[in-house]
Amino acid sequence: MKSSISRITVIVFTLLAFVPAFGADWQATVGAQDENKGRQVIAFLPNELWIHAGDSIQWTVKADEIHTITFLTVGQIRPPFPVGCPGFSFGAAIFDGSTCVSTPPMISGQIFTVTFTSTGNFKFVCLVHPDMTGVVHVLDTAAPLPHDQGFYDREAANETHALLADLAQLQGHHHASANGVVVGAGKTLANGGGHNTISLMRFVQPELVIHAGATVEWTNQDPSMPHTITFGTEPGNPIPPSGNVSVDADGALHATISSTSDSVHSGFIASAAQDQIGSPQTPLGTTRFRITFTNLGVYPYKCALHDDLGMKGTIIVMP
Ligand SMILES: [Cu+2]
Repeated sequence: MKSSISRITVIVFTLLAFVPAFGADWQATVGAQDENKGRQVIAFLPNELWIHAGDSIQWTVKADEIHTITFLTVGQIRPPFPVGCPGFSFGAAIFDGSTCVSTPPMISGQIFTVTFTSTGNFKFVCLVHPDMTGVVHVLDTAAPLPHDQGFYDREAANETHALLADLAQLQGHHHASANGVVVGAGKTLANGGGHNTISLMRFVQPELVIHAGATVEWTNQDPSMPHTITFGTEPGNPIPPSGNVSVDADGALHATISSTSDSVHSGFIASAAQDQIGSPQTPLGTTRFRITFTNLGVYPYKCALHDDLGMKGTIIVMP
């Protein structure tokens, strides 16, 4: 009798040893947008959290611009977002710093949970957006934590409100010149956790009336968000320009449209990436695109990357 009780005791203690300690569950959000989706907050909200080893963070995506939640390993070469780590985790993952974890591109309503099993300070990024970063500080379970969930909820709400207000102001300040269209505008900001970006996903003068023979110039004023100017058929690969696009002496791209059935695609119009000490200087960005319209008509166009967010425009050519 005595021996069977002690055997049961051994079994119970053995089982307890293999059941992981239940950590706390934290909540955070990814991205934010206004009601018509034109103003996009490209940020983790909050982007800095202090938790205990064994805790989990559940992220909820709050925007229709795509984002990933990605923990690369220290020094890992940043992969393209369609590639992932390579590969993707779906729904939940465990991260201890030794193996990369990434979601596929996600949109509004999707969630992803990461459980952190080791102490350390871990950077996380969105593979789609270069200036969208954060950090999770994973402390020993005995260490005090500086903030509770209520603090992070308030921080996320306050930052979302402030960044959307900043975007509204940015939108108000951009006045297109005659025959000029601003192709999105934005700002990169920093805080203690990393970088945030705000991006206006709109052609600032979406309907422009010109005379036949005039040239329209589109300019991207966002620090890192690429856009396209696409008339007619959208190409399979949005990165290069269509074959009927040439390069002006000042580096701007240029095409001619003579019929409403013409297809012209700018390719990515984007600011250059930032230079970094120790790395080769980055090439100039292609920030300007021009089209000369030779004939009368109504010419609808869109950004092939962000038309689902409502990024569309029209050129009306009058005599
Ligand atoms: Cu766009």
